[in-house]
Amino acid sequence: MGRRSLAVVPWPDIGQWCLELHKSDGAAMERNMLRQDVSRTAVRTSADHRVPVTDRTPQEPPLRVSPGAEPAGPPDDVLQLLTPEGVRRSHADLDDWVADVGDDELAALYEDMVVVRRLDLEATALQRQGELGLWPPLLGQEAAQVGSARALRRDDFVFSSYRENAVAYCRGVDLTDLVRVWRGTTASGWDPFAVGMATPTIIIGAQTLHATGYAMGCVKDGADSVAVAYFGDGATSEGDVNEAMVFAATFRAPVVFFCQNNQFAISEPVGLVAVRPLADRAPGFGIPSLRVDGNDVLAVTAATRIALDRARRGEGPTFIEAVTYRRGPHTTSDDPTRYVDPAVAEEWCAKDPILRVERLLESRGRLTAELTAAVTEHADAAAAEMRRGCLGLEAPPPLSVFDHVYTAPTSWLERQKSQYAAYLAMFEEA
Ligand SMILES: Cc1ncc(C[n+]2csc(CCOP(=O)(O)OP(=O)(O)O)c2C)c(N)n1
Repeated sequence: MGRRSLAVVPWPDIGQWCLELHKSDGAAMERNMLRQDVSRTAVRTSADHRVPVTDRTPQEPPLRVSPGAEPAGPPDDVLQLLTPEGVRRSHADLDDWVADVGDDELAALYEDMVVVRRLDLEATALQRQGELGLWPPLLGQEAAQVGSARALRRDDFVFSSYRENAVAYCRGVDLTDLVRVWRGTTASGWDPFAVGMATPTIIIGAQTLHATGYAMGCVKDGADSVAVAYFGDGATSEGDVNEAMVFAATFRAPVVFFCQNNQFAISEPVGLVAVRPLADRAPGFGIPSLRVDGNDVLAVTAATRIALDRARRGEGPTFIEAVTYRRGPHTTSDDPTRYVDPAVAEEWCAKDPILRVERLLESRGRLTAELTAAVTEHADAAAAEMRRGCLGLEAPPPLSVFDHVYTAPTSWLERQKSQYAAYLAMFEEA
């Protein structure tokens, strides 16, 4: 794949600047990126396209507050290669980045997405059957997760939140390990170093700091590995995420900020916290951003490759906003019917990430009976393996919950432990 430099160019419609690819003028881009004078100029700076902040303010769109505020079609600023109808669109700046994704590779991405959807549904069923305490479904976000995760190298490192189970699958996390924590049999799911992915962070946004720190370490090690932080739209309002972006920008850390804008932070619609696209925020930190159709596995792959390539070449962080939709509840404890507009949900069903790849494969004569049978068989086998593994997990001794709170026990903890032991003993006596 040819290497291309990047520059900031105007973002149509909203007068902002989005990151695009340019075959030349990498040095100018670098100057623009590094010498931003935010006191005088717009957040997305380009030597040719400077707009005083005061000029832009009156054009700000009104606060978007309706749930799932994204319109039915892709907004003009959302990069797309594959339409919901399964039509492959050409994009001069993206096509090269997925030139190696032929029909076989597309079928492999399709298989991944079908398998992770099946795993996700199986885990949801396990929770409903009382076998898991909780599960955070990813239904609808398969393309965002598979497309980005499959773009990574083995030596890259992922820092995620709780919903990135498709990313974990792509990293090679054992299927039983996916559900271990949610069954409550362990405090931590897997060995991060075996798969290049830290165990999920429940503290919203905190993993972005871990990713940035790790990326700074990669530079010190002289490695060209990249750290990828996955987080949601709600997380962008957390201080941690903003602090991570400050550090990443100033230290030019090789980190990709991958934001899955699934339209909701639990029940709060993204419009409540974002008066502009989330991707607009990053340039204010000196980080170029891409806004991509998160239900388009090809566009997500291209965007992630662009970001990874920048990071490996020492150009620092990139922010990707993958515009998608959470089709299920926030977790199995949530009831989205209380806040989701069914009409909007219906619109997003039509933009299903798997269906559009199916349609493309079909139009190319590749959606054969053999392929669908093999994919279904794989998905069912994976689900059965995860279920078997889940049911085979043994509950640890109750008092082991105190084991790893601190490296060495404290008197305070010992006291709690003995109180809990006395409490448990009451049941034995009874
Ligand atoms: C620091 C912190 N504050 C609040 C919470 C409670 N909480 C759990 S999930 C969530 C919403 C996160 O939404 P988003 O970042 O959009 O990710 P999504 O769940 O949609 O994937 C919140 C506020 C938390 N876990 N951590």
